[in-house]
Amino acid sequence: MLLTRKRRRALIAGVATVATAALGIALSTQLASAQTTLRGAADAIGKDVGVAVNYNLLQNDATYRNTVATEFNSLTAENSMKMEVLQPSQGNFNFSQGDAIVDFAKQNNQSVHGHTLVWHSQAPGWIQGLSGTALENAMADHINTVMDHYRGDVESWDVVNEVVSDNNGQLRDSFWLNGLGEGYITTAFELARAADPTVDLYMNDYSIDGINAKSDKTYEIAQGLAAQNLIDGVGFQAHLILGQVPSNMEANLQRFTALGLKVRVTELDIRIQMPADANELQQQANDYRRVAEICAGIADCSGVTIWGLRDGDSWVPDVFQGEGAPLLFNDDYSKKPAYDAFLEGLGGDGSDPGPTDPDPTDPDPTDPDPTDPDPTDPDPTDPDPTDPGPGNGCTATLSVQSPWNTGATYEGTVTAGQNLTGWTVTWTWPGSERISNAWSISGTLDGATVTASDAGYNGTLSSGQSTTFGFNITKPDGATASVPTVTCTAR
Ligand code: 9MR
Repeated sequence: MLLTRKRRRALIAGVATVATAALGIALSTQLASAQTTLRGAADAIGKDVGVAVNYNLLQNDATYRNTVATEFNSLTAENSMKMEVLQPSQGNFNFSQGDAIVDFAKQNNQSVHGHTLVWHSQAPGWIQGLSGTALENAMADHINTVMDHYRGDVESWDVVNEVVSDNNGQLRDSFWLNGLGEGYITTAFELARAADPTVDLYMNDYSIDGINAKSDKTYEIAQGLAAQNLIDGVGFQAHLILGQVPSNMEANLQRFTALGLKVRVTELDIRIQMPADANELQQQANDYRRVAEICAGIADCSGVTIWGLRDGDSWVPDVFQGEGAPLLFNDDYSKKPAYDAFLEGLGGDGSDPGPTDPDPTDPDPTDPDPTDPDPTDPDPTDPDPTDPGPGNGCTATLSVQSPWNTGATYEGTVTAGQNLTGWTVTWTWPGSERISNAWSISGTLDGATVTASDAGYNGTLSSGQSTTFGFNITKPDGATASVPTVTCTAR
């Protein structure tokens, strides 16, 4: 069943690639922009987009179930496949929670990423007292029994989790290391490979998203396992802090794929110091977009999993006091700016309000009474001599973020000169530059003259406030990326 699903998704991605090659970027933009769910966008590029699911919510909340089914093509059990749940006392396995998650995934044609077989945390007390042969036998029994039980249902496993220390670039001090010595990681992978040679085997860790001592050690371990064909991928948890997507994350993931391994963003969340304001939510959106783009741009990145559905479901506030709001959905299941940006990063169209918009008929959910004329609302067709706003109510600039020979990434900044509820920017390229894909704007993008408006969520600005948008261009003639003058008009 899973192979069929995998093949179907690969086929869809293959068709898109062939069509794009034959018909050029315009078609690829059209194909991508048709996708208005995370799942649709990820399917179109042959990737997993996953969510960590909470067993109780899946049992008890129909909207939770519906959103998980609609938006994601991959599931990870947030807690239900950990050792303390699966084998609370030695030899007594309880698969009921994990089975419910697998059944849900089957009903909804979703894959399951197994988390996790060997971990120092959430391990039952009985195993932490073992060492030597007794511990190795217990490891073997757990891996064999669990992988056998989920044969054909779980597509990939985190075989070991968080085995590298945070501060010294060495192996983590744990009952596994103390009881079995350094070879325990290889032993775990040998057992897992033998238990089911058809599933992908990962090592998974946090704070290895950029290049640092911890990811260097992870690289060394992965390289050794890869040389013995014992590992298929590395999971980068990516529990990130606002504004801190590592600048070398892409390069870091690529050094692992250069070993012949897959990479996967396994537990993404981006936490904010509470309360989160509109600018921070926009920064979070940019961060989510960036992570999606990194995975979308790496052929051997198998996907991105978000570590929970709604902000209120997240582990973050329990562990990091005063921080929160790290996920894509609000507690009422409405979508945050991060949702649209993440969707766009996967190649989808974030400008569509989508099925979980709390009120799609309301043009401006932030306006308590849209029928009441608002004196601060700018109306460019109504000449108002008392209007102090400069220019057309807003100004906009472009800057080149990263140029390369035949293209570049730009960031645009719109600054409101007065309170406004929407904005339109326009400029003309002086040469062969053309936009190939864009985020946080929509409109006529692909010609010599660009006319684009806000993407909805970033349209309402108070006087002095700024927001950003972005796009990539192609410039086949290899010329320097130019910076045209932009005209901005407020609505
Ligand atoms: O989100 C999980 C939370 O509900 C549990 O209480 C916690 C227990 O350690 O584990 C959380 O998930 C962790 C994951 O399994 C491994 N990487 C870090 C995650 C966040 O702590």
